[in-house]
Amino acid sequence: MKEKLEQIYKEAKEQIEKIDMTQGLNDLKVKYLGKKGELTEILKGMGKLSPEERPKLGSIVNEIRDSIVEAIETKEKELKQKELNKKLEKEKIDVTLPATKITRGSKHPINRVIEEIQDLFVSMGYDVISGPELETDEFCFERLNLPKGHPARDMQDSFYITNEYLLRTQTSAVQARTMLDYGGNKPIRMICTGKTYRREDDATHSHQFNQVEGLVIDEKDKNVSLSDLKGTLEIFVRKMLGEKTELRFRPSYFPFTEPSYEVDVSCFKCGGKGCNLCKQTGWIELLGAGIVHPNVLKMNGYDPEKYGGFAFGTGIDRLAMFKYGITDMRYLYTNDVRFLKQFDRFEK
Ligand code: FA5
Repeated sequence: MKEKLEQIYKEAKEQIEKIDMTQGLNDLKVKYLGKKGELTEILKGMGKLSPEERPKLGSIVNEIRDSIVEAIETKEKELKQKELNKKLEKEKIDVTLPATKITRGSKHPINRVIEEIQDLFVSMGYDVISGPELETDEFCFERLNLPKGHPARDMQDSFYITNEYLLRTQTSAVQARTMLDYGGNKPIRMICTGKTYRREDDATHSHQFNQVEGLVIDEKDKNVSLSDLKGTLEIFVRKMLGEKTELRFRPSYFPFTEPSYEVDVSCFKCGGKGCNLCKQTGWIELLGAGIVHPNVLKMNGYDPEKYGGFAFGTGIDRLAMFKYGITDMRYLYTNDVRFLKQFDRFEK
């Protein structure tokens, strides 16, 4: 039996030596050490031996088993190292290759303009306020001096959800909300930026667009006048579009301001000569503004005898068109990466 065991050990060692792949080594493990392996078979037959012979043979079998395990483990390490060396040889890294480009998103032009407007007005002491996009008829129209059936409601083609709720057509709705929140006895200096909705669609009109509303209210003796409004709008437009931008103040009509104005900016596409974008006029309308109507003050808790001020509302998308020379507003909403990527260069 002892000779047989020595023979097994010799054979195992020779075979382990010759192996040059880990898979082959696994087969040898099964052959010698597995449940049906040669050593296990011998151990099973030990029952037939005398009680004196059993421990002797047991210890020889264990010794041989340990030696085979050790030989296999040594070989395993050797093979693994060899395989790793081979792999490293094949997979050489060329450090001179250009790195994989990591593509980076860029801020949407509308968000850029919104942030710029907010920074500018905050620097002039304004608060930034927000209001709901799903608005009530009361705040969008009635509290702005536009009762039901008023003909000026036709100026804005609205998306009504129910008889009372609609998608707000103008951020002016936040004027009324702010006046009520401030309780009728505090000065207000606020802007509100946000989405607005109308049933319109062409190169300079979208069904969903963004506006910024501005509202300044103070006591009458603080004299928040038309010239303050004009000066504020000139600073606003020139800071956003450049100091040389041409502005035109035109008398207009809004039910919530009296007097009312619209401000046009010279057409960036034709430089004021007249083209299809500006409908041959050389000007494009940018905003509406005026002195807050006494009825609006009264309806929203401010005494028009004691308080007064001005308001304005601008299209942010229109401003982005001027700022970046975009000839069709719809480019702003198609999410075409080729279009959006061009704004990377404006990254601060
Ligand atoms: C208003 O919305 C008034 N609430 C502005 C206002 C506020 C006047 C406070 C007085 C006091 P208007 O409908 O003209 O006004 O719109 C204001 C600006 O929003 C326009 O000058 C234009 O720049 C932009 N605008 C209007 N409709 C659209 C549209 N469909 N798509 C993109 N921009 C638009």
